[in-house]
Formats: sequence, structure tokens, C-alpha cells
Amino acid sequence: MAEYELIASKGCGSAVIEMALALAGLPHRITLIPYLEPGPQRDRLLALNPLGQVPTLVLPDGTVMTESAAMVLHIDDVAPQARLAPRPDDSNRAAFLNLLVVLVGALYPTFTFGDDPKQFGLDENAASVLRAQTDARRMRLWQHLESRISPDPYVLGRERSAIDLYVAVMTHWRPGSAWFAEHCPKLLAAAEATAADPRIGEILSRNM
Ligand SMILES: N[C@@H](CCC(=O)N[C@@H](CS)C(=O)NCC(=O)O)C(=O)O
Repeated sequence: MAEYELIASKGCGSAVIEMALALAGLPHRITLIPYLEPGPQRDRLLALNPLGQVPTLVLPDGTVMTESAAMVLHIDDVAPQARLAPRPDDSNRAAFLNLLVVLVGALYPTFTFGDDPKQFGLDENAASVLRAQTDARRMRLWQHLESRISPDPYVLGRERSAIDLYVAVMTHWRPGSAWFAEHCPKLLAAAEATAADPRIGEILSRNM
């Protein structure tokens, strides 16, 4: 049977898509690459995804997907039984869609621009300002989300969704779990509830 190919890197958001594929039971293989390291693997990544980002997902029919939120929604289309997203008639659907886009459209870019600001031609001083500002922006966003949720035990309530997969992965990133424990304990609790599923815990421990 044709399979998905997930181009991934340790410690990256590709772990979210690995979890989604696993929960959906879709046949897949993981191509683990050092995504920033020049060489044939990065050349191939750049040919598939001009931003050179992971996750990049090659579908069984050869279609290439380069955005994790689109991948999550696609996997939910193919395998609705995995319940990665509330159904359209579910009252949580609007909150799910908004959170999904906040995570990838507002939070994830704080890493895109803050991880290595010098790549944008900034000098040492400007690079450290951009790093500090993107870190601060991310913390404000997380605290805003924290103030809006009441996990039970998952972010949207009793049903786990792809939002929890992102939260389980992203709470391992800057500013780190000690900061989340102090400032965003509800998000951290949802992350821990999610990681308690052995399929997810195994992928997390391999990736983080
Ligand atoms: N919007 C993308 C963001 C993916 C992303 O930024 N991935 C990181 C690795 S965790 C990356 O490839 N960073 C390198 C870069 O942006 O140049 C998504 O949600 O899939």
C-alpha cells in the first residue's frame, strides 16, 4: 500500500504530524533529516518546500504539503475516526479552528524569526533584540491562551484534538517547561494528559 512520507527533524513540529499519522493509523515512513545542514537532504527539502521547513509531507499520490495545519486537516479528512478535529456541527469547532491558526500563524513564527535572526542580515545587537522581542511576544500569546482555556483534561475539554498534539510538543520549546509550570499550568496539564497516551509519549520521547 502506498504510504505517506514525513520529512522530519528531531525536536521539531514534525512530531505533531508524526502523532497525527500514528493516531490516524495511516501507513507512513519518516525521513529524519538535519533540516538546516547543507547537503543532498536539504537540497531535496528545498526542492519540495522552498522555505526549507519541516514538517514537509509527501502524500501517497505525490502531492506535497508544507504547512502543518493543512496536514492536520487533511489527515482528519482521510481518517475522521482519529478525531483530530471536532466535527463541523460540534460547538468546539470554531475554537479549534481559531486555536489551530493561532498556533501556526502567530506562535510558530516567533521561532521562525527568533531562532536565528542573523539569517535576516541583522547585526549582533539587532539580532538579540529580535530574539528577545519574539520570545516576549510568544510568552504573551501563551499567557493569553492560558487565560482563555479550561482543560478537562484536554484544551477543548473531554475530547483530545490536534490542538493538544501541538501543545504537547510546543511546551517543550522556549521558554521551556519550568516557565509553563509557573505561568501556564493549565496548558502544561493538557500537555501532560496528552503525553500520557503511550503512542504520543513514545513519539515525544523520541523527538524532544
Ligand atoms: N508554518 C509551518 C512552520 C514550520 C517550521 O517553522 N518548522 C521549523 C522547524 S520546527 C523550521 O523548519 N524552521 C526553519 C525555518 O523556518 O527556516 C508549519 O506549521 O508547518
